[in-house]
Amino acid sequence: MVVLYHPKSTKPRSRRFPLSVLSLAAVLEGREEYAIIDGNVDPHPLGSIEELLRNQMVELLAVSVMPGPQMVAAMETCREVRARYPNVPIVWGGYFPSLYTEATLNAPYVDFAVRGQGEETLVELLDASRGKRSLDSIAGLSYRDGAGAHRHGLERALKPPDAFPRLPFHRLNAEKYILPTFLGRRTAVHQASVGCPFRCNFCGVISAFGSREKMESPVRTEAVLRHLAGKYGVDAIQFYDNNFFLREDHARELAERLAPLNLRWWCEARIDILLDYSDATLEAIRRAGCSMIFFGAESGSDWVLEEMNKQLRTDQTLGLALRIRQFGIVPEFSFVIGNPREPERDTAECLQFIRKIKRLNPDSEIILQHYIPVPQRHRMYGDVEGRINFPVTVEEWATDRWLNFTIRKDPATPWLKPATKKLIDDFELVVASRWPTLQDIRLPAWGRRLLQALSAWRYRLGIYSRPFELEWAQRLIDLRRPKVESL
Ligand code: B12
Ligand code: SF4
Repeated sequence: MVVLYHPKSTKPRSRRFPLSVLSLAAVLEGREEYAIIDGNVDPHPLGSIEELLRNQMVELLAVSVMPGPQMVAAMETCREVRARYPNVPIVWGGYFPSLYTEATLNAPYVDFAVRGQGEETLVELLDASRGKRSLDSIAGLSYRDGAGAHRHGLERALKPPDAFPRLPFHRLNAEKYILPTFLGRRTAVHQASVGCPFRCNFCGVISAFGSREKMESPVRTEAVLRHLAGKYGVDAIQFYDNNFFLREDHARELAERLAPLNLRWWCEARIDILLDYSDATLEAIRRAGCSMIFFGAESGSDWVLEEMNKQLRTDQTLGLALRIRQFGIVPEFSFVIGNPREPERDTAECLQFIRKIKRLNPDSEIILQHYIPVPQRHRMYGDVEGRINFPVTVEEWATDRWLNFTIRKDPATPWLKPATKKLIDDFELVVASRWPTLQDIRLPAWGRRLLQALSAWRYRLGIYSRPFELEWAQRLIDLRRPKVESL
């Protein structure tokens, strides 16, 4: 038996289908005995894994690991499993081992690290463990050899979703995963493409999947969503694609196929790509149920965008903010602030730029993140970033200092002065209070009005510092929010 383990990564109300382990399950279904343990649902995943280890012949513990708190949960569980069941091989796959392969292999409780797309690598690893092939012949696999040296197989070529069987949703209790959001009462998730063909040099996706994107055929996307709607009553979808729209003809066909399903959906896309689409296509996308699109605007300065290799200009972001209004699609613009060379100038320009966006399209949602370099590609600013020594062990990645870095809460980068960080955080609070996000469905109407009233003068006058009253209001609202029962 193979145990597929998805460590806890989020709070119950944000829980979604764990697509990583479901994708692996899809290739095992009907061929191998397997069980899925999801820490987002199971309050005692270690106990459940141990029960399987005691009662079944477990050949492999396969763990999906995203950088951040999920990695900490993976570390804690695997350490215990290794101590109590030292003969059970453990493989980590997902973004953490893809980006931080050496740190992963330095952990004594991890035997194999899978980089990038995992379906075929997992099947081949099972073959190798049964003596049917050698480890060094497996693309996408890294491992420690008998002498403890790290070995890395070739890169695995990316395959499109249609190359693999559809996800076995029936192997999970779907009711735990289909939850209310601003999009609908019963929201599910789907990923209709893998990878991304761009090369923004702060982004982890290219390090994990290379600069390629493979799209699912619109026929299959329609079939999956029809199944989710028909069998599980799903009325809303969050698409997890890194880059949902690529070719206009594909987008048009997909929109036409999705429209009859009456779903409301959210996805991530590139500003320049959508800006090039015709009005008719944007209209079709809206008719198909698209309600909000997340865009990586990243910066309010062309010089920073150029350094990021974003292949985008700020006038395109402004153009899109204005144009998308007429189609009734809410744009969500994400910014990554804190250019290592000139963090103060970058921050000042970015805040001014966001104010411009809000003037053009007040409905725009704004997400601010502190810029962090991504290891393996962190040479973006040469010497400046060379001042960061990334952890070489899983344990160090699990410390508060590196967790705060990973989740971009407090990057503690040497170039970001505390005052600049504070300005970014205070501005974020003022903007989020002036225009509370549509996505917070538990924000009561009185709370929305309170935040708007308290923040209006600050935003108008551009006074962001010491927003104590907004912090107080946030705390008050949190205390009085309607509680969601434990799901
Ligand atoms: C959904 C999601 C989340 C959800 C997770 C919900 C859930 N189900 O648990 C939430 C909102 C919680 C989340 C949070 C975060 N996320 Co997130 N998230 C994603 C997102 C959008 C989709 C992931 C997904 O399900 N993909 C679909 C599956 C099929 O793909 P996959 O996970 O890559 O799995 C494949 C391979 O990786 C591999 N694989 C995966 N696991 C395993 C295991 C084994 C054993 C094997 C063999 C193979 C294997 O095989 C799979 C099939 O090919 C990705 C972006 C993306 N599109 O990938 C970002 C992404 C993974 N997240 C990211 C980040 C940074 C975070 C946060 C740190 C953000 C933050 N500021 O806090 C947090 C930390 C989470 C945590 N607690 O540790 C980054 C990671 C890269 C990086 N820069 O470090 C990404 C890539 C976003 C980005 N573009 O930067 N996230
Ligand atoms: S377009 Fe988005 S997903 Fe693609 S490389 Fe750039 S930041 Fe990453």
